[in-house]
Amino acid sequence: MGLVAGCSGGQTASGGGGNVIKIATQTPLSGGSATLGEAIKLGAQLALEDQQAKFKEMGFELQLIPYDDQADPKKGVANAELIGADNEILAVVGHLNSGVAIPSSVTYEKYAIPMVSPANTATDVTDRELKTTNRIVARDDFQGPAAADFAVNTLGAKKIFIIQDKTAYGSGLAEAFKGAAEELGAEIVGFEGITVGEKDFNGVLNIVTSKKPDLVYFGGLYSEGGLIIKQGREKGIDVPFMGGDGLDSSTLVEIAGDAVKNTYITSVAGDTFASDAGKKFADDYKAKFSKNVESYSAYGYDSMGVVLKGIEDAINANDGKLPTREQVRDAVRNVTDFQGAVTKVTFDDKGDNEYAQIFIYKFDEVAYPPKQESVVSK
Ligand code: ABU
Repeated sequence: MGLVAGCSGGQTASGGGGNVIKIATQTPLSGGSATLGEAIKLGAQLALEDQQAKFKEMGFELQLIPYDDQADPKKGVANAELIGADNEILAVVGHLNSGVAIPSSVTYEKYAIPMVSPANTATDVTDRELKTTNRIVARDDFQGPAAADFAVNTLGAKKIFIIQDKTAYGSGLAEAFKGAAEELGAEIVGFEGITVGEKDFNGVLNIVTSKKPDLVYFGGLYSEGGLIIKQGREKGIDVPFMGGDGLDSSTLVEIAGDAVKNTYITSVAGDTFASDAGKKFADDYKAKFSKNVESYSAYGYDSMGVVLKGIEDAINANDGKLPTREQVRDAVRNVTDFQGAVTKVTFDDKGDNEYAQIFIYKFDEVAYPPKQESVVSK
């Protein structure tokens, strides 16, 4: 492992080699999670292209190498091995799915390749304290309790039914929500698992109906969440649905349609349009890709920004020469008060962002983005 990691170090920028710096993205570009996976990749691409001229002046050619992890842990690890074997790749922006990031990051650690995640919220992502693993978003042991506080204290939920998708993300978030909701005095009247890729949720929704909850919470992503909301409303379940950042996508609205009304989500992604920098990012993104931003578009942009700041710092500390992966890894972790389009980033010792926040939204209309209700800071 050290052999591969060390190969990239010490070459001069103009030395007839070693002037290419590749950054990989790893996200789902196909399958049910592709809306958010593509959004991360496009945001990262925009940040890299914004800085290509600056790095050219420093003597380096920046290249983006996108990988499709298909939201599949095995594919993520296989891609991570390919990334590790390419000595010109110095960092990774990814993943979307915590269940893919957790095993893939073990491989990045082996090759000393820093990963900056724009979206992974499961606690295990950073609790393993890998030197290469970082995220710019909040953790699920912050998101779950924030959701529970809102459900119980703002919406007045007393009987809550929880559905979760049995992934590292969905089950972890649902457990964090459940524990906090119980502490606040709510009764959990059901806790059921579904399977990613399922399309017919009538079975679990019949159990929901029989338990008469006053709120249904879902831990999982928008593909299944959209269908659960739609099929739940068709069954006459008219209480609020609630979920986490995995539902924060325009595709939730496309799938659920009119049924999305009266759905609340917490997200680790803030409103892209809340700042001038965010608005400019959204305009540039639309102009370049002819697409509206998704929740994680700007987080892909800011994660790439953190990576490039770390690489720039490592180059400067290395007398303008191409840094090693280890130097980049340490420089990325040491990035301090980085101001991106929508985030401010300083990593703690585990790679969590000290400035991460939780945002609470309501879908009042069949439209995306939803209306922001409140922001929770640590
Ligand atoms: N945090 C939402 C994306 C899903 C995940 O972390 O697995």
